[in-house]
Order: sequence, then structure tokens, then C-alpha cells
Amino acid sequence: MIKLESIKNMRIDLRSDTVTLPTPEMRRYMASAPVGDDVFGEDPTINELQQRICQLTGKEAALFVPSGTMSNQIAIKAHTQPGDEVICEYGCHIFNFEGGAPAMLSGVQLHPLKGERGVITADQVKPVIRSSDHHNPRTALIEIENTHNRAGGAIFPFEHIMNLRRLADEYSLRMHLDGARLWNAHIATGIAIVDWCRPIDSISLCFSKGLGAPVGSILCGGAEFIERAHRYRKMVGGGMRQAGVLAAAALYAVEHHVQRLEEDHRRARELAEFLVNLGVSVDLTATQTNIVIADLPLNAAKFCRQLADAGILALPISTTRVRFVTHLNVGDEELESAKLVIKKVIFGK
Ligand code: TLP
Repeated sequence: MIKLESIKNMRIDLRSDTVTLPTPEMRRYMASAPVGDDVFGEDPTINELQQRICQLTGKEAALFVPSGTMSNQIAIKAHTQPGDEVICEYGCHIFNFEGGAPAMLSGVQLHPLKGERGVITADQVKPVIRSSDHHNPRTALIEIENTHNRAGGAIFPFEHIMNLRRLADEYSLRMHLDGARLWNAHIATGIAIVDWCRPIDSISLCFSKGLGAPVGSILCGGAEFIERAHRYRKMVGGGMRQAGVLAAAALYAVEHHVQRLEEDHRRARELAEFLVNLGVSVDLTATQTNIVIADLPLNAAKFCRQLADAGILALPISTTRVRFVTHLNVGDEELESAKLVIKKVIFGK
């Protein structure tokens, strides 16, 4: 039985799955990785990772990059021309959390549509595809996010992706998937990564979220597309040298940390149900993976400060909303401690 007093000196970080620390085994694997100069294409571990991801996704080529943001941005750049338009969902990462980069780096405008739990449907997208009238921007790309961060880790249903693909083909549009947490969608649904990726032209996958690697994402797609993306990676300073130590962490994570995501999902569900039982509003239908978004009847920043004083970190994402994310460094004991503290902060006992 965990006591509140014993939690005082703990620090349980539920702000994001980006805070995960490399495990001792991962560090050992990193330390023993053969490396070389990747700008010359000579890092054997990066080459192995890129091949492994091609195998896993069924795509022709893959490119290791430092972050999910760089991966998404060089994808947008490689799919578009300045003046083009990209259709996306209103709450998505590229629209909200990448510093306005599509406008600056690619000179494109985003056309966000309000989706339900992060999902935009073909019926919504079709009417906003621009005609070729010279007044209009050219619609070039549909971007989706799976799982969807701000929609509480909700999964983009496969049949909706297929409908978007048919529409994209009809209008010669490309599709990009921000799959920072596609691993979670794979584990939650049982749909293989290769099947999720088949209908989509380019996919960005992250190793530094739920998989627990310290750094790194990968962009995959057709060979010509990745050739262009490679050039843009160089332009934005993303060409790394002996980064095989990082690719090794990613390889280790792909082998050892994918299946265990089901534990994170179970814990997120448990936390969500606990919050609902306390009278806190959580969209349980959206809580499908490792993210819990709670709507509070109190100020979210203040609530998070009070939690932090008791050793529990959560992220205020609006004046009344708080995000909790379960991950590799949150076990059952940590979750129990977090629950105790949350209850105390809400009820004052
Ligand atoms: N998301 C971070 C924050 O930026 C919000 C987080 O804590 O969840 N796509 C998605 C869906 C993401 O959630 C993130 C990171 C990224 C891309 C960007 O990845 P990085 O941080 O590697 O650039």
C-alpha cells in the first residue's frame, strides 16, 4: 500500500512520453554500435536502421533524422511547391506545434479542418480541394496524424484512411502521415505497421516517444521522394555524422519496446477511468492508447503546480485541460502514487 508521505521525494513525469530515459540495456547496445560518417552514407548502424524500417513499412527508402518535427517538415517540403496548400486537421502537430514551419520552410499554407477526435473524412476533404482556377492555391497534400496527440491519442480508423487515399488518387494528391505514435496505433489495433503505411505516400515515425530512445525519427516513402528529402535534410542542418549510436537506440527500441506499449495503454485506461470516477471529465472513447486528456473544473496550470509540488508532473494544455501520458518509466507503482496525489489535489485529502 503506497502512502502519500512516501511519494514526496518521487518525481513521476506524466507530461509526455518524450521524457523517457534510455534503459541500461539500450545504453549498452548504443555503446557497442559500429559507426561511420553518415553524411558519406557510411554509418553501418544508420544504414541498418533505414533498411529495417523499409522492411517494416514496405517503403522503398528511409531517412534517419534528429526529430519528428524535422521529419514532417522535410516531408512537406519534398511534396510541395511554394504557394501550395496542405489539408490537415485543426489540432494536428504540424499546424500547432512546429513553429509555423510549413509557411517558413516550404512557403505553403495549411488548410486545417475541424475533425472529430483528430479524424478528417473524405467527405470533409473533398469540398475543400481547390479547382485549377488561377485565383486558387494548388492543393498538393493531405496530412494526417495517427495516433492523434491533441485528440488524446485517438487512432485514425483504417477505413477512413482508405477513403482519403481514394480521394487523393482521384485528385492526384499526396498523403503524409505524422506517425510519431503509429507504434501505439499498431499495438492497440493489431494492424501491422506495413498495412498502416501501404495507403500513404510518406510516413514519419518517432523513436523518442513511447519507444524510449533518446533521440531520433525516420521518414520513409518512395526512393525519389526520399532522395529529395535527403537534400532538404542537409539544407536544414540535419545531416549527422557518427550518429549510429543514436540509430542503435532506435534499433533496440524497435526490437524491444514496441510490444510493451500495451502496458502503457492499460495504465492510461486505468488512469482515465480513475479520473472519471473522481468526477473529472475525460473522453473515454478517445482514450485508446497512452494519452489521457482531462477537462477540469479548476485552473489547469494551478492544478499542475499543485501536482508538481507533490512530485507528479502533468501538462496543462489549455486553461482547463491537462494531459497525462503513460510510458516506459511509469510502472504500476508510479501510477498508484500519481492516482493518490491527483485525488488529494482535487479533494484536498
Ligand atoms: N510532441 C510533443 C510536443 O511537441 C507536443 C509531445 O510531448 O507530445 N508529431 C507528433 C504527433 C508529436 O506529438 C510530436 C511531439 C512531434 C510530431 C514532434 O516530435 P519532435 O519533438 O521529435 O520534434
